[in-house]
Amino acid sequence: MGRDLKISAVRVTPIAFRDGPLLNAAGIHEPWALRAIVELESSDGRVGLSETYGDAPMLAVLAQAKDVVLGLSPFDLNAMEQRVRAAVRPVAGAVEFELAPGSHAAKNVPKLISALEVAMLDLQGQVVGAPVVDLLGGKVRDAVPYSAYLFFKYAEHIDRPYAPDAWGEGLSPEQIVAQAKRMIDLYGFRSIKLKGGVFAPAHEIACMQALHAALPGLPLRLDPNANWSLPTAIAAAPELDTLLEYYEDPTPGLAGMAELAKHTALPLATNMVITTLEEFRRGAASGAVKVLLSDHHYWGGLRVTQTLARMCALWDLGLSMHSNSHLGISLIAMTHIAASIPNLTYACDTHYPWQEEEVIEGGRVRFEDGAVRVPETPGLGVTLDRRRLAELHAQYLDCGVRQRDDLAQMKKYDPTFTGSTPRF
Ligand code: GKR
Ligand code: MG
Repeated sequence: MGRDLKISAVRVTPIAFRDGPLLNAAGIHEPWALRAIVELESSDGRVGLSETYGDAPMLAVLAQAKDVVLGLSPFDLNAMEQRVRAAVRPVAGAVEFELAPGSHAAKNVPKLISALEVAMLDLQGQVVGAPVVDLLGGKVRDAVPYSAYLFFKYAEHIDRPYAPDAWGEGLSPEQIVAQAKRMIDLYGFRSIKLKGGVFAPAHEIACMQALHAALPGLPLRLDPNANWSLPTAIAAAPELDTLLEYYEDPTPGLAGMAELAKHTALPLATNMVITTLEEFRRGAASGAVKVLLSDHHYWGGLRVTQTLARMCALWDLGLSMHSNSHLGISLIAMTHIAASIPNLTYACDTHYPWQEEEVIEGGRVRFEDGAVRVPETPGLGVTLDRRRLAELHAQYLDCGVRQRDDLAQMKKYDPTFTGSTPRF
């Protein structure tokens, strides 16, 4: 079944969607977030979808190598990988935006494999009449839990390109608690993550204490994105030890994390010091990190994420999931893979509550009790809303953003901001 089917066309559409003035270690989000929508059309007219990064370097890689799948069956995943590896030269050490591993050009090969693999799996599922999770061995849970991902934020962008979002300012402990309550009221999340590395650690710890007091019993996480020096991260540990379920990338580098591990009772989590299989080999052996945040977009797809999960089980590491600003095709792909992994030990991160726009038919994906139900329809279970795709592409053409630059955006607010880390 499906062996005669060939991939006959590949389309990549860059899109831009509204994104909030969210603060992080590098600066602040720009008013527009970029993604690329990948469509693989098969000879019988089906369309397989995926969503990936839309920054200029990723679009260049897609333009250079997307056509390697032409003429392949959607089932030829291994041939696709071989062709990508032959067509795309890895760029050693290239890191455009430190705190988002998806931007690292060094990961061009796994990023491209992931973008093509997800769309091919979507086609496979449509051909055999099964959801993608069944192609991954079947679901071990009916719905995938996500966490409420809080950000310090301003009420509106300095450029004022559109009306402010409904979340308001989020700077004080009281405002962060209000943000958490609103997000939980809307979506039902049962765990909370705060993006830190923005203000002095004492302020961020006060926010975690306020969350603990206002929402007792909910697991909490803090992620300063390596913006705390080792002494600062060690000094903060005693107060955080009783507050958090894990301590995510407080301080830079594997050696720093290994030293910090000696001074905290908390498991250290990362999406910064282990982001490739080579780093896994060194990182797991070091014993520093106890929780890995996976992300199929830059690890190389859904199947390699299953391999990663098995490696985590072997090395006794917990498993969670990292995210960047994304829309529903990514969220649904995350949901299929997370539903297939028995040792997903924590609720996954998602930026989705911060996004107001959508590119799939039916509009925004719904959360029930903080979780997304795994689709039961063939493939990923989503279809493109072509009118919205055209509108979001027009926004891309108009918005002027071509590569995420939180530092340049922050300099508009504070020209003295350098973005150098660790700042605290
Ligand atoms: O969107 O500002 C952001 C996040 O800081 C993102 O870039 C990080 O990669 O969410 C991510 C993380 O967990 O480190
Ligand atoms: Mg992180």
